[in-house]
Amino acid sequence: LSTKLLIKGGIVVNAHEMEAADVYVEGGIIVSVGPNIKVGDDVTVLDATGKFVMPGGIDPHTHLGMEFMGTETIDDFFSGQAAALAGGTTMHIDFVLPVNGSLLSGLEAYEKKSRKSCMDYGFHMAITKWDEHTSKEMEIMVKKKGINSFKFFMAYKGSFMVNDELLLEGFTKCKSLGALAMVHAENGDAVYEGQRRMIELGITGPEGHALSRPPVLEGEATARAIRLAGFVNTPLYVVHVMSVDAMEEISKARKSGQKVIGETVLSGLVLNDSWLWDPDFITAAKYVMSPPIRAAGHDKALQAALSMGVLQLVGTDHCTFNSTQKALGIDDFRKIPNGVNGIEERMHLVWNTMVESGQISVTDYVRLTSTECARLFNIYPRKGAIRAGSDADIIILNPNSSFEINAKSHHSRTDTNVYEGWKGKGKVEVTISGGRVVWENDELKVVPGSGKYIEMPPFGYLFNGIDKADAKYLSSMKAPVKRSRATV
Ligand code: DUC
Ligand code: ZN
Ligand code: ZN
Ligand code: ZN
Repeated sequence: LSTKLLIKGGIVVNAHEMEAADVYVEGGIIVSVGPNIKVGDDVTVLDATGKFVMPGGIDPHTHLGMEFMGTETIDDFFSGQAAALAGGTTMHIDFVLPVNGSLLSGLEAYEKKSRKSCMDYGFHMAITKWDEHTSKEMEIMVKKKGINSFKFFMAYKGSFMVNDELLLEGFTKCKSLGALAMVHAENGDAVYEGQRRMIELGITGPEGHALSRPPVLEGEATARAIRLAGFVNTPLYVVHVMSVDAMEEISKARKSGQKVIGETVLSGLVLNDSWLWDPDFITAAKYVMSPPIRAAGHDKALQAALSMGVLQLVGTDHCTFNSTQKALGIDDFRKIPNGVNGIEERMHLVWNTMVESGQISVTDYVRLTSTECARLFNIYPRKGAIRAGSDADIIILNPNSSFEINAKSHHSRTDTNVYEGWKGKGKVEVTISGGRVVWENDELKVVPGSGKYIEMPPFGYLFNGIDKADAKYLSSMKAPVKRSRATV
């Protein structure tokens, strides 16, 4: 197998420009990009005539090999990544969960899980409680372990949920470390109450999941997190924005100049909640995720927000459970493991829904699926770009060939697909990961252990100007009033 590749005759697309050019790759790195590159005959040549040559997708939000709701996701680091590569995604950022409150133990567990990786990956870290170790461990994560983002769950009462006090402690610590604070924004107390009401009404099926946690609870938590991050003056990343309610809070904050990033999730962007009312339990339960997939209308509004820059990137929250696992909640929607697939489908469906429909340009597509994520998490231009010196994570997308999604042919281990039957134009025909062709002619050639852990340094671009804003705030304070006690 040659480690030298020439991608010939394609249109090279980056986040802000595209050009007709060849791409030469050697030793896992892009060596040159330009017209008519000449090479020797020890080089494998890929013909990209009439096709787009783009940076591989980066999925900012996945859960592989995660223990959750009494079970474990059916896709681990190997099967989830294999699926990703078959769909043109060449890097993902997964969420490490602490073990007994310890971030270091959590990281150790994820280091083990990720040893079989067949593509590059990075980690966010979830903060689920606060004690004397947490602050110190966060520091170690940022300074020694290559983690520059921490996620706080405002939902999942009784397990991951944090209160406002912890949010403030956490946000403040993130700021001091130059790490990005992330929130799962749903009001967990209200969700708990909503679930109780549904059960009381005798609504125990999957539709009860959506009814118990309506958009208003996502909007409320999003607004609260934004205000608390604003109070501390630290950037905030809102994961899986699923509703107009949450999107509008982000829009308002951004208009006021606050540094807030909104991540859409593929399922929320292209699906609606109609299936949750299907009489077949599994058909409905496969759509159960949190926050829930919303009523029709939210999807279109989120697409518009994404196309106009109100929201900035697309993740998947890929978190798969098979039918047997989903059936854990057959008598009670509260026990249906939350999560849907998407890591393999994201690149195709964003192309199909956003580019084919004319809502965004081809360069926007690269920005939304790859470059913005690389910039945010401070690994650009190593990732997210086709240029000399960048990692050779590349896809060749043929806008004229077709894809079709179904559980029989997908590469995830799960036995259902929430995008079942979707057909469209624009197919990822070739995926190159670390300079090797891993997907070609509908065939995967992945090697467990070949994926690298990507360390993400702190103080990404969102931190520019934060100190200045603090200084301005402090200097605007008047001196304290001197009062005499004599008059009391
Ligand atoms: N939501 C899901 O649907 N799955 C994993 C965690 C989450 O917040
Ligand atoms: Zn402790
Ligand atoms: Zn979440
Ligand atoms: Zn998630």
